[in-house]
Amino acid sequence: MTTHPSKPLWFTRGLANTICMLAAVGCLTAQELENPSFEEPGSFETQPQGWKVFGDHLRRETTWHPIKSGEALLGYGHWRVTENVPSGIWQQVQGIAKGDEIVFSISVMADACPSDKSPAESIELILESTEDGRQVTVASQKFSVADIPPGAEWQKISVEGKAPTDSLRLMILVTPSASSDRSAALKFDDAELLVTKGS
Ligand SMILES: [Ca+2]
Repeated sequence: MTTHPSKPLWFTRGLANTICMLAAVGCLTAQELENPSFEEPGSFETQPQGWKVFGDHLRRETTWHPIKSGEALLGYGHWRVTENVPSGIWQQVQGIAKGDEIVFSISVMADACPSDKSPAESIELILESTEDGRQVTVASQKFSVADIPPGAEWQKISVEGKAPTDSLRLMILVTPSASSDRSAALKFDDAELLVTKGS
């Protein structure tokens, strides 16, 4: 371990004080999401409890492999999609306060796409809040599926933002290829929410 004998004591104390001050203002916590690993089925097997799903072929799957953890994942059957319409899934999060710093992430795996077929277009992670009764986008991060290395490696993708009100909705939006030669599934598992409490 490298030591820094020339470093003045005030520096060390100052750093410690800064950390304490940060701790007093904001505390990073892993917020509990409902069913983050998609293990629990909802009203039917392919619908994960705690999440709202819209669009086609975004489902809780227990027979797809590899699964990152547990015995279920969220699968996007891109090859089954017949219309150029996005699919999505969202969860309303409890316990968020205005000013909280949010990091929402999830692991994704893209199947290899045959050269004569088209992979899905994009995955977008979105933070939404309710303002004056309307859903507004707080932050979003879009990932091109073509940029995700295909194969058996899980990639963690994330979006960051600050909650403008006490409400927070996390959303994953998947857009299929515009052409009809769609192929290659997407897998999602282990959603995660980190919250740094504001003042
Ligand atoms: Ca899982």
